[in-house]
Parts: sequence; C-alpha cells; structure tokens
Amino acid sequence: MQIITTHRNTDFDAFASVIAGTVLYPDAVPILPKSLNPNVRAFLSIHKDLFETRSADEIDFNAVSRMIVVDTGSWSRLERMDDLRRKKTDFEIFLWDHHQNQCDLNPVWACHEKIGATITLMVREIKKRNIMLTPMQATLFLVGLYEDTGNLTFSSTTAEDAYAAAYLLESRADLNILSTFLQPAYGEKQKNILFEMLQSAKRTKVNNMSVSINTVTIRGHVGNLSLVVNMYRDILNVDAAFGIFMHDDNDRCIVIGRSNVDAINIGAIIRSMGGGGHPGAGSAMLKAVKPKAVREWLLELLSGNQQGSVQISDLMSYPVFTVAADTTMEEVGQILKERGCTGLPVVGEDEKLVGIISRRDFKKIRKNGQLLSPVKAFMSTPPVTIDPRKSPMEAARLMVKHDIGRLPVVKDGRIIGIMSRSDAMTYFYDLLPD
Ligand SMILES: [Mn+2]
Repeated sequence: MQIITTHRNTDFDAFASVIAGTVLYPDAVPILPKSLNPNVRAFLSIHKDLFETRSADEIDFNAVSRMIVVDTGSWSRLERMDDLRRKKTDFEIFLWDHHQNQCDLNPVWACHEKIGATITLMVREIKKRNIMLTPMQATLFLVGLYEDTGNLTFSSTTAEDAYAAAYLLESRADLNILSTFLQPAYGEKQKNILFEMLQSAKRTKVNNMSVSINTVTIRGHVGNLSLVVNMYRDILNVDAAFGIFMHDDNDRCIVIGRSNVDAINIGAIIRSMGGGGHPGAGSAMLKAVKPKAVREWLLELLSGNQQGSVQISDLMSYPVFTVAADTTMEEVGQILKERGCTGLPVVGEDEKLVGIISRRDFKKIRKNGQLLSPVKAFMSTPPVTIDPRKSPMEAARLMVKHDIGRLPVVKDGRIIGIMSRSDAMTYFYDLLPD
C-alpha cells in the first residue's frame, strides 16, 4: 500500500500537491491531516465529493510500503504519523518539496528544489508524462501555485512557476473559482496577527522618533504581512513599525518595516540586514536568529540612522557673535540693527551661555529708562540649546516645539555655534531629489 500525505495546517500548495500525487501515483491513498488552513477547509466543504481523501486513523500502517510526502521534509510537521515512524522500518519515503529547511525524512527518492511552489514540481512531471488534467484539478493546482507565490509576485517565484501557471491555464483552470478561494489580502490570518501585535504593542523613542518593534510567531505561510505591519503602524500612530515574524516550524524569521517619515529610511536599514526595500517599506529574511537579537540590531541601526549621520556640527554657523550679560539693552538694540539679525546669545563672565536676547524681548520694555538696564534682565532663559552630535531633524523639532529660529550649539556649557532655521532648511532641501 502507498500513501500520500503532507504537513498539518495544510495550505493550498500542500493540498494541491496531495491531489497531484494521486495523479502521478494512481494507486496511492491520499491522507489529509485533520488540521487544514481555513481556506482549504472552505474549498473542501464544497468540493469534498470530487477529492476523496482519508485520515491517518483509517490506515493500517503495517500495510504501508511507501509514503509519498509533499510540501514538507519534516516528520514533526506530519500529523499522526508517529506510529509509522516508530513501529515500521520496512517502508520507503518519496519526497516532493520546495522548502529549503532541514529534511529528516531520509527519502529513498526526492524531488527537492528551491522553487515557488511544490505543485510546480509536480506539474512538471504531469506535463512530461502527458497526463490530461481535468479543469477542476487544473484550478486547484493553480490556486496552490498562486497562494505560495503570491500570484507569482514573491521573490521565491521562478520562471518555471510562471510556465506551470500557463500550463494550468491551458488546462482550463477557472480563474473565477480561483479568486473565490485564494486568501484575501486582509483575511483571518492577517487579522489574528494584527490583534496579537496590538495586544503586546510597545513604543520606544529612538532619536526622538516613535518606533514600535513587535515579535510574533507565525504558523505556516502567511501572506501580506507587510500590510499587517502598515496597519499596525497606522493604529499605533508611530513614525516607524517593525514586525519580527518567527516561523514556528523552521529557524527563519522575516523582518518587515514600515516608516511614515523621511528621517527613517526603512530600505537602508533593511539592506544592512541583507534584505531590500524602499524608504517607506522593506523586508528581510533572516536565518537562525533570536528575536531579541534582531530587536537590538534594529534599534542600533535606527539610532545610527540620523539622515546619513549628518550632525549639527556639520551645519552650524560659527564663530558666534555673543553679547556679555551686563551689556545694556540700548547697546544690544544697536548691535542687532547693525548686524541685521533677530537675536543673539548672551554669555556670562566665563563665556558660558546664560540666555538668548531677541528682538521680541524688546517688547518687554515699558519705560525708556529700561534701555539702560543690562540684557540679562530681559533675555530669555533658560536657553533652548542643542548638542553638536544631534541630527538636523532633532534641531527642526526643537525649533518647531519652542517656536524659535536659532539654536545655540553647546558643548560642555560653551557655545560653539548657532544652528539657524536657514541652516536647517538648506540641509533638508538639499536632500530633496532634483
Ligand atoms: Mn508550499
């Protein structure tokens, strides 16, 4: 007796491959796990009569001489096959799989290739043997192929997957049925993951940007995780959000990032992790990593992501013209007029910054006699300052927050430069593409 089986949480590629197995091995009995993906379950509730399958407990394992396993190479992903594994040794295993993770089945024969879907491998054989497919079979196989390749858009898709799709369309696969059963962009799986993420959501500040990094364990293949991360970012209203998605059945993890601000370039961050993307979105596939380490790595990359590391010290104007704290308001008024500026830093005896005097402060003068008072009586204190190592974005934020046009750049209490609104503007506008 031959049996064909596949992994638990059976998806369309797995189910289609089991059925394709019955085409290639007509004597073999198809065995489906009890746990099926909801969309496969929905499909079977209507098409059950067309695809006769059995469950593991209907099988006398002693009679099994060959087990054909599709879409997984791991014993742990098979359902209720432990008895077969333990008791019986005189049987052989055939394997059809496109996953690249560890295989512990020890098959005597295998078709194990890196390709978009297992069903592509089986369609290759069906085509080679000139076996006619029914439109129903062709439809099911195409659903499996489209699901595992994201309608041929995932980076794992190969030219052969596209040829297999063409062959299935030639075999009269029905695209209307197909669209009914393919998972919608935002379906049950995506909803559950989003809810799980929201329940454990935490915000962090990096370079004064709000960021959320969340780790979720996912079961089997889940598409459209990028959409989930984007919804998560939207709901939390953070500048950038990252999802670290750990696969429960292998040592892989997908990192997906979404940003809503120019200051956080997701593409650059993800590229340094070996992935790809553009400034707003990106993803990387990592192997053998701990979520905690990925999180720390992301935080490190984020804190180094200061607009290409340009610092205030690269942009500020210097030397700075200052006035002493005991200068009279009358003198200061003249200096401002002569220099054509709107404000000046005020320094104490030891040249340390003590305040800022601006044209606005002159409105505080009520009597003419006050013009002879020292500037320290009218200056604004404490001055809002910035560290020379901060980013231009940080400067812009401070300017907006305090409604000021200039920021003294202070190092060890001493003023070493001035970052003005125009310095900031020059920087941000120079960043814009031509
Ligand atoms: Mn698959």
